[in-house]
Amino acid sequence: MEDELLTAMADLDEDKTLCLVEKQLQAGLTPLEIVDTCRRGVEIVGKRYSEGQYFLSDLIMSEEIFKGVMRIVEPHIPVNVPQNGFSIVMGTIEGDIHDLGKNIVIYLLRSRGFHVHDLGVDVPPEKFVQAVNETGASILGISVLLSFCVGSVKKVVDLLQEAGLRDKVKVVVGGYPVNQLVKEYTGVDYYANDVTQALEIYEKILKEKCSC
Ligand code: B12
Repeated sequence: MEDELLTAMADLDEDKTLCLVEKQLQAGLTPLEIVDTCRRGVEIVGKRYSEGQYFLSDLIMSEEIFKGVMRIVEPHIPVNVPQNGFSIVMGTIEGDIHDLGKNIVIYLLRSRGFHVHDLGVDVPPEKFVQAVNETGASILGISVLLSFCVGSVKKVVDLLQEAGLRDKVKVVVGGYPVNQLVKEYTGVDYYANDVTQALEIYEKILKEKCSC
């Protein structure tokens, strides 16, 4: 059934995707598992787009279907959980308006008790630094889906250093193009390509900070 969902998402078959999501929830799969299958489905959409099989309208369609998936799974994610006292700043980097992945990560972080300040999309590096300063957040999450925007992530880290805030905040970068090379180039502390890795990193930072 997982493969069926992957294929339906990749083929942009909205009715089938949403029906399979309902079925998977009934069968006991977690929202996290379902969201990740859909994420892998839209990865195929992206691949087909870059190969010229799909068009921009298909990317937009994949966004619509993903939003439909989230509307079904969100009520199955607990929200009224006690706060863990940790404050996070999150946003999508300047030049980039992709926010589906960021919003999913934020939703799940809130469901685990983190307090998240969402700066939205197309956020200039200076604004990230200002937000860390003003909120006293101990973790900064930056989403980047467009490779040519990676340089601006490095600028955030450089500006944090200049402002004397680098040691006070862990920086996590997430998105489709991030990898070890991006981590090294930008100087961030962690990177994640999916929500499971993302949550593991935040929980790890939480544990480290709590044991100090
Ligand atoms: C949907 C989509 C769009 C939608 C975005 C809708 C929205 N509101 O987000 C629209 C149609 C607007 C769009 C526009 C464009 N897109 Co687009 N898009 C996609 C697509 C198909 C899916 C992205 C997505 O939502 N995935 C689903 C989510 C759940 O996954 P995710 O974003 O990866 O997020 C997960 C992880 O990465 C991680 N994560 C994400 N953020 C964060 C942050 C932190 C802190 C952490 C820890 C983790 C984390 O956790 C998330 C949950 O699992 C991708 C293909 C792909 N492979 O990603 C192309 C893709 C990203 N787009 C691409 C392009 C080229 C464009 C356009 C330039 C197209 C154009 N000609 O106009 C524009 C750019 C607009 C702009 N200035 O930003 C390219 C980028 C190539 C590159 N490497 O630079 C891709 C890769 C497609 C491709 N293969 O060519 N796009």
